[in-house]
Amino acid sequence: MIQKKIKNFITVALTLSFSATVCIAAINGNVEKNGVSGDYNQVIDSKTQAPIRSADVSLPSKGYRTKTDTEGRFSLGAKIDAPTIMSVQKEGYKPFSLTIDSQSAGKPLVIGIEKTTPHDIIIDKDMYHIGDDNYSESSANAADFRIKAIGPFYTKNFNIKSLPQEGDMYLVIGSVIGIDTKMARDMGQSRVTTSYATAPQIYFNGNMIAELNLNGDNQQIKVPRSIIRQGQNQLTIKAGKNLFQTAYVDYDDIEIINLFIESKSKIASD
Ligand SMILES: [Ca+2]
Repeated sequence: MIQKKIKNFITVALTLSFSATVCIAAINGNVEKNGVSGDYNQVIDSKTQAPIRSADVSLPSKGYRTKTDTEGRFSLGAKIDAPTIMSVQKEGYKPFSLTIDSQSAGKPLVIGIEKTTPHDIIIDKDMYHIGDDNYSESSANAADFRIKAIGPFYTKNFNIKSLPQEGDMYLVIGSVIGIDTKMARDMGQSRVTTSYATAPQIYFNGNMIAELNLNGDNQQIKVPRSIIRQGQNQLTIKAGKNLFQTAYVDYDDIEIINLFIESKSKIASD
């Protein structure tokens, strides 16, 4: 049997430019087209390549949810017409998400997910819509806003039982869509031409650690060790504001999923 494989990595991250404070790392998931075994999507272990059964695959904004079969295969039973966040969750693995569009959803997706390590701190695996539910149809990914807004900010208290002895700590944001900053507009991520918004701001224990200027997957933000506590910590994400609406405050509506903390030594060993 001739097995011909065309393999290419999703270049979502590569098409984004780096903002001053946010480093966008290469994405774990890769797209693989298998011309022999047929066209199907699959979830595998990124290290062993073994298929992962009973993983939860969902498109939260479309209310679509399925599980992988014994061969790790799944299908997306929803029409993808605009960038949409896909989530993959499996006990013992890091929560994974990927922004897919009609083009990437049209090809078989092979998603490699990684086992969690003792130092991974998962803050939240759910999807949130931050903003006020008032947005332009031409906003970056406005078509996907099906989840009701939680308000202009997200905040969560979480516990860190033991801090790693050394290494840099990074807050990882699995996926974010809907950011309508000038940079996002200039990069072609937003079709809003008449206005733009300030960037959403990320606060860790009350300190602003980053502004998110671009949409994308797997954005990593360094968290200074000096502001991380053993015990209770707090993460807050504030929506940006439309700079061209003066009659009232119009928050820039975004959707965000998968918030966790990794240590640099772990990233380097991958
Ligand atoms: Ca708004």
